[in-house]
Amino acid sequence: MKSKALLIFSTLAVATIVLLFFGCPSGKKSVVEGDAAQKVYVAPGQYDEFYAFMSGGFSGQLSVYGIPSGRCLRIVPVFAQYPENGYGYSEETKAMLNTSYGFIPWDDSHHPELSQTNGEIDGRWLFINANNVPRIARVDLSTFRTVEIIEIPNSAGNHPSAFVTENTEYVVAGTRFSVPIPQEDITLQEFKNKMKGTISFIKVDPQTGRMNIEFQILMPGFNYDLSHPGRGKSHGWYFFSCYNSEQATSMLEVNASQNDKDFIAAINWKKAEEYLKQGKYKEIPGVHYHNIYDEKKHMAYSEINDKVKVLIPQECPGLVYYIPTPKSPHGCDVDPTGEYIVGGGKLATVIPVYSFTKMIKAIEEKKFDKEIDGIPVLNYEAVLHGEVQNPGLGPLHTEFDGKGYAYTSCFVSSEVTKWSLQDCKVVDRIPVYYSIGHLCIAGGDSKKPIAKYLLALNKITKDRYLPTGPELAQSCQLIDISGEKMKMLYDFPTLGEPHYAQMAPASVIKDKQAKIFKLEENQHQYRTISPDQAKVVREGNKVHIYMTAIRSHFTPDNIEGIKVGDEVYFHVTNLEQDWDIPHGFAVMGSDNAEILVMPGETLTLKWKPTKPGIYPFYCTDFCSALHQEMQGYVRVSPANANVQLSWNK
Ligand code: RUQ
Ligand code: CUA
Repeated sequence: MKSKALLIFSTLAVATIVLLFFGCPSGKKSVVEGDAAQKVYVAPGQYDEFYAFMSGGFSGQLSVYGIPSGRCLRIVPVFAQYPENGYGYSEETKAMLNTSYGFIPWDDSHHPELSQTNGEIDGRWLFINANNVPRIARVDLSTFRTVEIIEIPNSAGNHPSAFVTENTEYVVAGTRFSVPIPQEDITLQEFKNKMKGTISFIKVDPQTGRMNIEFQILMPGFNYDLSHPGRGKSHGWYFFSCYNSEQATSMLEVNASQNDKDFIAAINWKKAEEYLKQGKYKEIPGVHYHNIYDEKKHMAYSEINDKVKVLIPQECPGLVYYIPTPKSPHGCDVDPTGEYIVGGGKLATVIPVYSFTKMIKAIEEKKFDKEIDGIPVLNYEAVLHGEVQNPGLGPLHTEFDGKGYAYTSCFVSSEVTKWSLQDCKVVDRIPVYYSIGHLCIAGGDSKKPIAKYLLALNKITKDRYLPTGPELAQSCQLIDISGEKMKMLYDFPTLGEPHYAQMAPASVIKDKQAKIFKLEENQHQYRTISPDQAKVVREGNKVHIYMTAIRSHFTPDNIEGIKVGDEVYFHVTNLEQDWDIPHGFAVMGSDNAEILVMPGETLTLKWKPTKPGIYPFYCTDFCSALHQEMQGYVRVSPANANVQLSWNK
């Protein structure tokens, strides 16, 4: 116990020294070469070569950048309300944030993952996980909008998510914080014996992208941390790292670091499909919300499901194996050929690299050391391809260039290490500023990496940018990996905390963009497709305003007969059919965000006026020379007033 603690403290001490060394302003040197500026410069009016999608971390959003310029192109709201366009505030989008715990306006999103076909990025969808209230979202890359969110039941802390198999057959989820399954009120003493984890396979419809929880696997109660699919020869398998095989429930920083090795769980999902067909599953309770945005009705709705199918490893031989992995592994990555599985043992001194071929052989020859809850533990040496010696301190994540090299982020020593998959020899390393988490190469977790740029996603920036009070920016560094040696090109700050990112060539996404929503296809219940159909309808204390917006006028723009205590719904249809002409809508005193309505779309702002008076409303997006004239007035009378409803056209 003491020596373990000592080891951790000494690791921390080294970390501090390294940070101090790299972190002090006087040690800050320019590591770029003369042609770096040219390599990142994208002239005005020119497009970037790549899209980069970065998770917002604790902002719950997704941000989109152009690479190599580092220009931020868009924030896509996913798991959090976003006042800039009314996501999660408008009547149409509120349902996206429904969960079995109620309406949740925030989450923590770590891993964006682009859909793949034949192991290559296909530019159709992006999946991203929510950690805190376990969920997976799907973003449509023709609209850059969140169109679906599914909740994952029987899980807590959905961290090893949302990675996909090579034809996007499945997107996966897993339990980071093991909990009792089903949940129950027990003492934390009893809890130790009742910790369980689940790994979930969520089927994705190949045409529509719709998600559905196909099955869960009930796992020992460890902390499942990251995952990647097999590909090529290992297609049909999925690998999940886990730590805390000690099942500690307190002081994990010491108590979960006792064992020399934790595990990577290897799951044969093709086998799971066979067991499902044979009916070898149990149905267990698992209430979960499934929120879907209907693009024709311009409306999100929630479905509630209450059961899931679960497979139990004891009853399904050959479904799961554990590969011993030093020491509290974090990352779990698979190379483009599918042969090598790389563990990121954050407290380990080496990077273990496993061979898929050896794993299959070890399974055939039953080279098992023991069993945990019916799961055979494979012999470490029998599965090992090699260990990368002296990779750097705190190795976390690995991506690949498709030319036989792997790049591993080292958090503690703040560097990226390049090493050869063939012989596990380090061939290059580059310092990053500071404390790198994930890294990203375009297609770096697919069959077809593009070995041009590497993004280093750094947690701490200290002295890198102009200071902004106690809270400083997170940072991305752009590294050229086209040559033998890595070259630092550029730094740019990012929004939220980017954990993982995905990069794709612009060519697979840019030509698929929806420019407008067709007005004639608008099936919103409260649409108004021409100004002469605008109207105001009272139903008890609810008032529905059917309103149109077109440069530079709202119809109606004068409304009387609203009373204190009414619930007023402004259903605004944007009649424009031109690209890039949104109209915004806001009304004074509304306890809501604005709505930003795209061409051909209808959005609804709910308003409960509390005081009599004349209330202006206006367009918030500078849409035309007469944008400032795009405004109107609502008269609000006392609750008992006798003012007739009237409006102009
Ligand atoms: S994490 S910095 Cu993917 Cu949440 Cu490793
Ligand atoms: Cu419409 Cu400004």
